[in-house]
This record gives sequence, structure tokens and C-alpha cells, in this order.
Amino acid sequence: MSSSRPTLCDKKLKSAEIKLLRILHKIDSFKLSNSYTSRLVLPECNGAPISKTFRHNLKFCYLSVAVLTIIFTYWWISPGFASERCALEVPSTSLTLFRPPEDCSMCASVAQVSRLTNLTPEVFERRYAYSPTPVIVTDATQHWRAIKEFNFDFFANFYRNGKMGSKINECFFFAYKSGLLSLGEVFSMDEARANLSGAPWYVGWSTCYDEETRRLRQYYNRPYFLPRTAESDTIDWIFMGGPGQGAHMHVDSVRRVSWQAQVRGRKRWQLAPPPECLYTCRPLTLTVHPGEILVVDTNRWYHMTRVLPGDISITIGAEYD
Ligand SMILES: O=C(O)CCC(=O)C(=O)O
Repeated sequence: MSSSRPTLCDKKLKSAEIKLLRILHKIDSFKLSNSYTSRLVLPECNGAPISKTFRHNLKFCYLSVAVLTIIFTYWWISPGFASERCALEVPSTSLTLFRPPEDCSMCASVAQVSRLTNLTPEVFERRYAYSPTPVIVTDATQHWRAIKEFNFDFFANFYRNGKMGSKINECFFFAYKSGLLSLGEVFSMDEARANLSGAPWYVGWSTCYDEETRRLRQYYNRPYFLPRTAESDTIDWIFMGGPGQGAHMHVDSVRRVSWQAQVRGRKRWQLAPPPECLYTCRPLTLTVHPGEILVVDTNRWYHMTRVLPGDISITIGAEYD
């Protein structure tokens, strides 16, 4: 006979037995049938039999943990994780699905995009600022340092040397098809690729920190034609990459209209009416040249872009209300 001390499991079993005996005693006092009491099962301990339900629940638990682990791992390693600020992003496709239908008068009479010059903020406000008709303003970047100074190396130095370098992944970053998952990766790509002679790439990102936006804005001004009372957003957007690359067709949900200044290179925009207006409105194709600013409501017009052959494309933009 073993004289070893009772284990924790033995103790639990004993106390469970006592409890069970009490219950059985009580059941006995109720005069319940044997077939009922025989369905009661002791909990598992040291290999004792466990109930089917318990086994089933355990399997379900393991399965749930496995599924959750796969989902979490995918979410963690997916490019979106490195780029988005929210812990749980609603996929943009879902946002598009739940978009309220547009009133097609927004695009019914739009046949082309006008090029404008010599505007006043009042005229722009009255005719274009909040109208869904896209326009291109051709004379708003003449004195911008960005036109001369923005290039790949400018941004590489800006982020590599600046103190934002360590925090640059906390805001929006769009990798598109580049395979580059962060600004860190963009600015450490090899020289050939940076010079557009390696694998093609196109990326976009937003500024994140007041100091970053303030420093960048030393190279460009708020476009002179914006309505005087319009508030500009505190973040700016930058899109950069080589010929043949660009953004896929999508619609935004940023709420405001934006201006997008083509600082370098040429970019073709394809604007498509929302699907519910396909029979009422026409798609538009336009090319934005260096120094021009496109004003478009990207929340209403579906849009895709392609950088045209030649220079690297750099676009800087912001929303206004
Ligand atoms: O400039 C680009 O290539 C894309 C811009 C865009 O998709 C946007 O502003 O929503």
C-alpha cells in the first residue's frame, strides 16, 4: 500500500465525492429514479472519464483558440497593420458597400475638367470649392520651394534625420503593390530602386505630427485660391512613385474635398461616377502636370491614378472644409 501524501487532485476528488454524495443523498430523499442519477458525471481528474459534453466543449475551445490565433497572426503581419492607426479597421470595401447612394445630379452635367487660373478665393468658393465638379488650377505653386526641392532624397533625409524618423509608422501608410511596408523600408531601398530602375514602387502616407507638418509646409503654401474661411486639415498627404504605378480604383471616406498638388512628374487620373450613376454620368480622364493642383471630391468620385512615363511623381495634398 502506498503511504504517499494525498495530492491536490486527490483532495479535490475527495471533496467532489463528498459533495456528490450529499447531492445523491438529497436526490434519494426526493425519490428520483436511478436512470436520472446515472446520467450525472464526475469531473475529470487523473485520467478519470469525462463527459461527452465536456469533451465537445474542449474541442470547441481549442478550435476557437486556433481560429483566433490565425486571424490575429494575419492581422499582425498584414501590410495594413503597419499602416493604420486603429486597432480594428473596417475594410474600405465595407465602407464603400455602406455608402449612401449619391444624387446623380452631382455628375450628370460634368463632361470635362476645366483648367483655371487667376482665381480669387471668392470666385473659387462660389463656383468650385464645394461643388462636386473637379477642377485643375494651374497657377498656384509658382513660388513653392517644393517644386524645386522635393525629390526622393529630400524625403529620405527629412525622415531619416528628423526626429519623426522613429515614429513614422503611426499614421496612414499605403504600400499599394510596392511590397514596402513602412516609410522606413521606403527610405532604405537600394539606390537603383530609388532611382526607378529597380522593382517599381508607389506609396502614399499622411503626416502625423504637428512638427512634421509644420516643417514640410515651409516648402509649400496653402493654395491661394482656397476660401478664406476654409479650415485646412492638420495633416497633409504625400504620394510618391514611378511611372506605370499608382492607386487602384477606389472611393474615399475622408468626408472633405481635397486639393492635390502635382509637385513632380505627371499623373493620369481616372474618375468614375458612383455605380448608381453609371447611366447618368460619364467617367473622366485627366492628366495633372507638374505645378498644377487638382481639386476633387474623392469621397464622391471613384478614382485611380497612374504615373505617366518620365520623372518620379510626387503629389502633396490636404483636405479643407
Ligand atoms: O495620388 C494618388 O495616386 C492617389 C490619391 C488618392 O487615392 C486619394 O487622394 O484618395
